[in-house]
Amino acid sequence: MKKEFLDLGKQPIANKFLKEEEISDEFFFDLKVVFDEDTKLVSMKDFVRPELMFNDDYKYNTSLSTPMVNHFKDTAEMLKDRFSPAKVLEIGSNDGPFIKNFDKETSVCVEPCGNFSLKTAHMGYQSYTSFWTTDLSEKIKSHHGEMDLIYSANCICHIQDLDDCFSAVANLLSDKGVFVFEDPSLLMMLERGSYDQIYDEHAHVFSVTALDNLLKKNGLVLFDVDNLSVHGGSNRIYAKKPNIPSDNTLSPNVFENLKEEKSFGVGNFETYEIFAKRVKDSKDELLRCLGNLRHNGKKIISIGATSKSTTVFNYCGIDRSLIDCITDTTPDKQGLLAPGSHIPVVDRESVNLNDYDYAFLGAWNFKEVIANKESEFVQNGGKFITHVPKIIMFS
Ligand code: JHZ
Repeated sequence: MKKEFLDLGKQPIANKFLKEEEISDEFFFDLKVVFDEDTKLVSMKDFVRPELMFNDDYKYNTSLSTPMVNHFKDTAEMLKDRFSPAKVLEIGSNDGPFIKNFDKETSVCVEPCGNFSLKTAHMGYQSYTSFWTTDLSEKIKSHHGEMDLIYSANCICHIQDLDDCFSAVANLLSDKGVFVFEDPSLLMMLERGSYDQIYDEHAHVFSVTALDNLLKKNGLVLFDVDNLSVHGGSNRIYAKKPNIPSDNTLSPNVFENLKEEKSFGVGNFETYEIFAKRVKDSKDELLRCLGNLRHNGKKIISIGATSKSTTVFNYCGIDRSLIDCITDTTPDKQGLLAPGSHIPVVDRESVNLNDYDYAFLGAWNFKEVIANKESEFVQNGGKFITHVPKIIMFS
């Protein structure tokens, strides 16, 4: 019942920044996207082997993003106030910006990237360098007992086998425990045309509709949803065990989200065909825009070497002939080449933005933050380019 609607071409590992000498061995895969008529889940057609993406060389370092660090602090405080969990587990803890707000003695981290699980271990948290599986949930249960809060941000959508993922959560959750996770929203992606939410790591892009179906199937019930602005529009999902009397009654937010998704057509294949046409048009227009600027002798830089920009550059065939370099604040990405496009990634401090006429926003989700930081570029006549929700140049 899975129907293909989008082909984003040959793509590399989105966070595998590389050296010049690694180019000849670079791994590429076919990025095709399918809609499951039964569960309404949107997923990649063929998944990439997890070890190729999530390993000790993983470059996305959450703590280097101040807006995300603040987001996780606020989220932790809210969850403490609302649920008062005695024991907490985080799946995909990265370098710890969420878990650091909880007691070391009563919190456990799970993270497959050894470079990051080592960091939370050094911070004093019990850290498992592992993918999230039923076997691991059994192991954690026998060592630490059941958990009152299982939290995960931008990680559940990375997990290819969702049945195993959710049943592993149900296995470890205490009777009155809550499972809270946030990931990019499918509705937001469809509304904004942000096809770059799809890359190797994002095995799925979640609608509330699909999650409602999948959680139920695996012994959990959805009881609340928060719509968030982070990462270009995300949903925070709250789930619990069924038939357990608790204070967590069904929120009207669940019905509202399901209703909104239904009226947008999230459950209909035609919606995805329309989206695919919009993606193709976006590519044509972006290439036309950058090509014209280059033809007129303009210099273009990109800001934010994001996973999202890996999809855009490789799908559109954008390389050094159009964009000179990408600035990124992550030291581990600097001095390397962007996956597939091989555009050099440089430290923001090493370039004078005023040497460029246009700056493409690879990190369009931080548009306001970047525009504020780079006000001098605009004062000197520089313009930003974004492709979300459509190709526009602005200052
Ligand atoms: P950002 C990540 O995707 C990866 P990415 C991951 N797989 C995931 O699921 C999603 O998040 C949700 C830089 N930057 O957060 C820092 C600047 O250079 O949009 C980052 O490298 N200047 C876990 O990679 C990148 O941009 C700035 O002023 O698409 C932002 O990456 C700012 C604010 C950021 O996620």
